[in-house]
Amino acid sequence: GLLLSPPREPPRLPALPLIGSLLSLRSPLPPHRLFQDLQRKYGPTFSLMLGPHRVLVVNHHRHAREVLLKKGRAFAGRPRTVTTDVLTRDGKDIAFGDYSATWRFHRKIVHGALSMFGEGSASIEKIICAEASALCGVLSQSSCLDLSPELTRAVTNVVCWLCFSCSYSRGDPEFEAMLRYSQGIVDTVAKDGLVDIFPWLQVFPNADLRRLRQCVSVRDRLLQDKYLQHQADYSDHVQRDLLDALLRAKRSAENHNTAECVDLSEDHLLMTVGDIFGAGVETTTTVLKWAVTYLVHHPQVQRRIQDELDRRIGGDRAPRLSDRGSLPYLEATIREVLRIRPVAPLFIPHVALTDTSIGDFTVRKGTRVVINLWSLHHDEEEWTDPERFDPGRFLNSDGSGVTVPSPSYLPFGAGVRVCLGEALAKMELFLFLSWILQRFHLSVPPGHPLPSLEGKFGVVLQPARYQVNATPRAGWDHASPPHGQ
Ligand code: HEM
Ligand code: PLO
Repeated sequence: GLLLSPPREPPRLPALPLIGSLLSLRSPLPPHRLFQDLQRKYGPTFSLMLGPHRVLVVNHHRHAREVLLKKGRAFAGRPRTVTTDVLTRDGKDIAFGDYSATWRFHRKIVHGALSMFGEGSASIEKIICAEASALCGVLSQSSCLDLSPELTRAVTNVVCWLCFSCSYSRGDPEFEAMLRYSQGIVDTVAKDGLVDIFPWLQVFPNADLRRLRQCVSVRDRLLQDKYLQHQADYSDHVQRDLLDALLRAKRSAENHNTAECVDLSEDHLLMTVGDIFGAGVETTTTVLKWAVTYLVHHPQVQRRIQDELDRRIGGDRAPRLSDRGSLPYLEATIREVLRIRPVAPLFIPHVALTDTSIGDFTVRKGTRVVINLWSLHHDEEEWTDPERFDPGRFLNSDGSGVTVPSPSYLPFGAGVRVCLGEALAKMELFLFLSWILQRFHLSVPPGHPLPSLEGKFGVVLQPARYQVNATPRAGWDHASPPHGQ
């Protein structure tokens, strides 16, 4: 209304000295589900203490948008935590690095380098299609398999081309090592900031920290190798990939002495590519796995996508980026997958850089803010029957195009910390899924149960592994189109 309410403290979970609100947080539920439930008692925005840290949990889109967009700069900080410090050499990366001139500079370079391959660019489309084609080749050779490593390799190769101008073939030992260390990192990182101290994940399990350190050292060796190779081959005249773009920025800053307030150390550069490589692999792969999971649960959705593919593209050629506008049902399905199983259900925590407010609530400098995307995407006021998988939510009234039916939809975040890979991820999701579904029908092998929709909570929300049958559709019993490309 018109009345201005005086600023006040947000509702607060009971807290004890040292352990904070731990006793109120004992639950078998993963944190995003527990926070969603706690709304019923405390309202959509509440605070709690994690040990010494004040944490504000935001479960409604109005406050989420205020944090991310309206007051984006005030909430652009990131907390330092034990595990992310191990991963990023004390926050020398973009995703876990605090707001600073150095951070802004690195984000800008990466943004520029990624849009160089951006939408409409022929090269990224070619890279993704080549990987999609190879992936479909593998699918056509084995009737029943765990798709996870195949999808991971396809996605890894795309981001590998972008970052390092290289790729992996099947069974490559470097790729196998990458799979292992990356899973190790996903299982252990970012747990201390929020979830390490949750009782069901135990207090600071040292075995986890050891595993994290070990995985990070394997990753760092890989990054260092690529760095040294690129440094040796570097030329001012050719920019092959993201690492070249970063090297060029470093050199030019050194030559022009513009680097007073910006740190372009080797550490920063390595951690920045490490972020893009890591985010590039784990996020898109996870969404593809969730898409396959929901498609085997909902054969009628699969059928409808395939009808659309048959009508709009047919069997004589492969899908292209320019087909995106004419495949609204596939687009809607991708949006629904990103809604129902958000990759990062709690984002990465933000930090208030100044004394500020959210709605009527006062927020002190240093407060950690957790945006619960799970709550936004499962808000019953915004989505009827939120756990029902229904791509139709994202279609306009005559089904000819896609919409966003609610402001409570932020799969990539928004504002100062918005995802850097959104455009790339959307291209990959569209091309990989359209290539696969044009050629194959996906189902669980006879006698196997449908895969779980539960998900394993970590820095990304991952589906369980399971076997899939990829049956060639009529006319697609060979890897290539029936009538040539
Ligand atoms: C950050 C989602 C793919 C790079 C984020 C955030 C979300 C997100 C929710 C956090 C926003 C926040 O903390 O406010 C997704 C989803 C993806 C995806 C759903 C796939 C469908 C990618 C890809 C890349 C990438 C492919 C790399 C090329 C990043 C980076 C950040 C980020 C670097 C940190 C930005 C910052 O802190 O300033 N993403 N992402 N993401 N994403 Fe993505
Ligand atoms: C994934 C495991 C890699 O080995 C390292 C890595 C780097 C960047 C992280 C990513 C991991 C997980 C997903 C993250 C991404 C930065 C942005 C992205 C957290 C840990 C999201 C979804 O926010």
